[in-house]
Amino acid sequence: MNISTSQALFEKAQNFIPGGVNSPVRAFRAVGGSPVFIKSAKGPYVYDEDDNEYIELINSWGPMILGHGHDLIQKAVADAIQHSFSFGAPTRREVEMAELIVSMVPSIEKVRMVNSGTEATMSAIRVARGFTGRDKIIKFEGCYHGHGDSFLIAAGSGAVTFGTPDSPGVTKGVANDTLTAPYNDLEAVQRLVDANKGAIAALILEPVVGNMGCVLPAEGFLEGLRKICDQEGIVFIFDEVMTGFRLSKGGAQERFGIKPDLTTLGKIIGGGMPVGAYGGKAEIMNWVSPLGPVYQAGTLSGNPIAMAAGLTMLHYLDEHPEVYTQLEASGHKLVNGFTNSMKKLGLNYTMNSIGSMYTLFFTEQAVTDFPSAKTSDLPLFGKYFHAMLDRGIYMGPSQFESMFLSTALEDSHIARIIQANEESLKEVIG
Ligand code: KE4
Repeated sequence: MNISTSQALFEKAQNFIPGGVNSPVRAFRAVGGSPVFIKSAKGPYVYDEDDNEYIELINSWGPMILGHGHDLIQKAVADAIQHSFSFGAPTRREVEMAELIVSMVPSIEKVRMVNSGTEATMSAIRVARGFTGRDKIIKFEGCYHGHGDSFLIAAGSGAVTFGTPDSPGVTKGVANDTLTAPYNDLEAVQRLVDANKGAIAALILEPVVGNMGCVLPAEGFLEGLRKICDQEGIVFIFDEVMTGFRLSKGGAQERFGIKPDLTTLGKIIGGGMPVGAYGGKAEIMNWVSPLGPVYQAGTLSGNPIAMAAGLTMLHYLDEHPEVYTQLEASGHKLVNGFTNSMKKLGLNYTMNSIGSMYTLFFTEQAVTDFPSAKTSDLPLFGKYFHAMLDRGIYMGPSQFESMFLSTALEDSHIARIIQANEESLKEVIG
């Protein structure tokens, strides 16, 4: 496949941008080779600068759940830009957005808009600390909550992709206030709580993990955490930046029937524009400035263009429950196809999936936490990634990421992905 224009652009980009990219995972460092530069996208397809067409499994790392360039969202943005771009003042759409989120997400009574998932998670733990008067937080190894200092401890996603789960620049003071436990290990959490009585402000997790690859909560894990947080007065935070509005209209919390105290949102909520949000119990959110003393602000928070895109996206998901039926069916078809191909090839790699999220791990171990995810054969994954790319399938360039299906995928696209997967597995296992 000719990617010479992308290669030239990457060469040039590295003169001006660290690593040539504006977010590390995009640089293909985990899989080798030169990243393709995307020029445009429509529906299930992305097109690179050399006009190669790919079927898309990243979907901008989750936001494009309806596929690329959805007509309704494009029209909403086109209409909105007629009235300028940003005011730094309250607008009607922000009220509509907040009301819609409160109606769609079971645990959210009040919500604040920000500009990224990182801002959402940073702000959520700050308000939890303010509300409880406590300093420490618990996170889980392999979970990624954005690049806020408190979270770059045993972090997943790009951090583990490059083997830097603990980043330089995070001070010892900050690191001391972040306690970590293995995912799916309730006893480890209980031990941390017992050793830090009355000192833990919040426990934050991905209710379904995407950032060590797709990993599901074990039976009783989420319920057990809810119980510990209730007993200890710890603010229970679901980071649903990835799962929100994807695993169901009400996210993982609706699908699993668990109510956190705070929820962080991003990705889908902006319809592809830069939007994040955090919200939850009014008694906690009322601590946020200007109503309460916990400060948080943002020049472009609630930006009218981003709200136009996000509102259109969320209204569509709210009014078309068939989206989730379709995504479940697409996920089942893809997983069954991959599983059948592995049987045919005598392979037994681990396939974790839920709804429209999945990861094929190049390990035969069950993947239930960070250590088991890391038993994957990374060089083999890199070969597989390129074999898929050469066959026109654009997936995440890291073993430690979830893939995302969109409603733009028809059966013919899924069949092509299954075929490419079988051919690629055959090619890389020799
Ligand atoms: P952003 O700051 O990237 O908008 O969101 C951070 C974040 C927070 N919480 C969860 C559960 C997330 O998945 C993310 C961001 N996800 C990654 C993909 N694994 C973003 C892709 C990237 O870093 O380029």
